[in-house]
Amino acid sequence: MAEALLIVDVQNDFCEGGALAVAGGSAVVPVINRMQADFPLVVATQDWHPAGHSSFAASHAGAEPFSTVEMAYGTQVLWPTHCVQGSEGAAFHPDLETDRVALIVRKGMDPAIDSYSAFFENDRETPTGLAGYLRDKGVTALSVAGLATDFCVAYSALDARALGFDVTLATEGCRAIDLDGSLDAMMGRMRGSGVTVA
Ligand code: VGL
Ligand code: ZN
Repeated sequence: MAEALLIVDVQNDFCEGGALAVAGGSAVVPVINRMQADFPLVVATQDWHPAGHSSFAASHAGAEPFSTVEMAYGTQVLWPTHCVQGSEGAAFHPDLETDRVALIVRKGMDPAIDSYSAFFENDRETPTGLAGYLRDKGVTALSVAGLATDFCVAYSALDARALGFDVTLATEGCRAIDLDGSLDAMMGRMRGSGVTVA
């Protein structure tokens, strides 16, 4: 088993009508459903925050969504309240095919640390365990798709490269938030790290 598909955060809150809707978010669903047949292993992440998470603007007095704050681990964007554990917004998009998803990694569960990447929390050192799982399964190459291109998808792709996986970004299966040029910036970082942009 050499190549796996990593589906990132295809959840209601990142799709149209959701709390942190990404433009065209639900358009990734049919693309990702079709892609799954091409991979012997499919894994997925789910953004899964406790209520009152430190990445929520509402948890910081007077803070506006999409402003930034300095956390112990660095600069953190403050988001609208989204993907609260067990909420409808945190559920996968209802049309996302999940029968072949072998592992679901839930992330952002520590109240004090956000987690964009499927591999490490935003302190850049606390692992999720996904790297070990993929290595145990003999995976050497990953295709990454989902939401959002410039946050959770990009950080997952960059970490996968840093961990030694071959990485392809399946752009058709991704949509971006694009906050202050973040899409261009993260596309540049992904290309620079050797991510193949398909
Ligand atoms: C994400 C912001 C906050 C993402 C998750 O999935 O890209 N973005 N939480
Ligand atoms: Zn989040």
